[in-house]
Amino acid sequence: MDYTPSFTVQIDLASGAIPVPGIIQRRFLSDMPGYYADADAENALKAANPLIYEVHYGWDAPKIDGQLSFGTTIIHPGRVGDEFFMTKGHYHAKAQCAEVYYGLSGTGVLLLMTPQGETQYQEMRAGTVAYVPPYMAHRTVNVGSDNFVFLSLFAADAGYDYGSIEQSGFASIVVADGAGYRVIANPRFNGVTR
Ligand code: S6P
Ligand code: ZN
Repeated sequence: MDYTPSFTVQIDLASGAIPVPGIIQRRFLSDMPGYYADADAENALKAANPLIYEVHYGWDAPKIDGQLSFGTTIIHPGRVGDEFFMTKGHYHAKAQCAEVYYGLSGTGVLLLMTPQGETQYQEMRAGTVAYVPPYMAHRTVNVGSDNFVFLSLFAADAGYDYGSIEQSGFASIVVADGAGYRVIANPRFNGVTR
């Protein structure tokens, strides 16, 4: 039996950084064409191409049954038009795999959607544990003026289905409302998603 050695990593709670030679994924606006509802606002930001979010994985987990992956997601503050910076969002390729999110700093909204396009949302801040149920697409949104940082913990072989959300969009979007936010129907949502 090849046992995985135990280990710890130290997460900087404010920045979300994991100071190990881990895997970091960065998503710029150019990595998310057509994801935001306001195409003119997206065009206006094209040249600046802001960094929207980063994922810092805690380790390179073997993608096999039984192993767990974890990492921090850092969503920078900002908007495309009225719509707050957000992750791409995905179903798990093994759609039955649930996931846990744990808020570390800042304020965010977790959007959840069934394949029939029914959405729910949960507000997250430092200390919030949010459960992402099986079969639900999930996307996170930074609704504050600082970085929104959370830890995610999930089956290492859950996988990612980005294509469904890329095509359909999310049925709900999160937009600015004065100093706060509101969750509204997405005018670009195009039906059943998976
Ligand atoms: C993985 C988990 C998170 C996201 C991350 C970025 O199952 O849900 O680690 O990968 O928050 O979001 P996305 O939609 O770009 O993968
Ligand atoms: Zn996930």
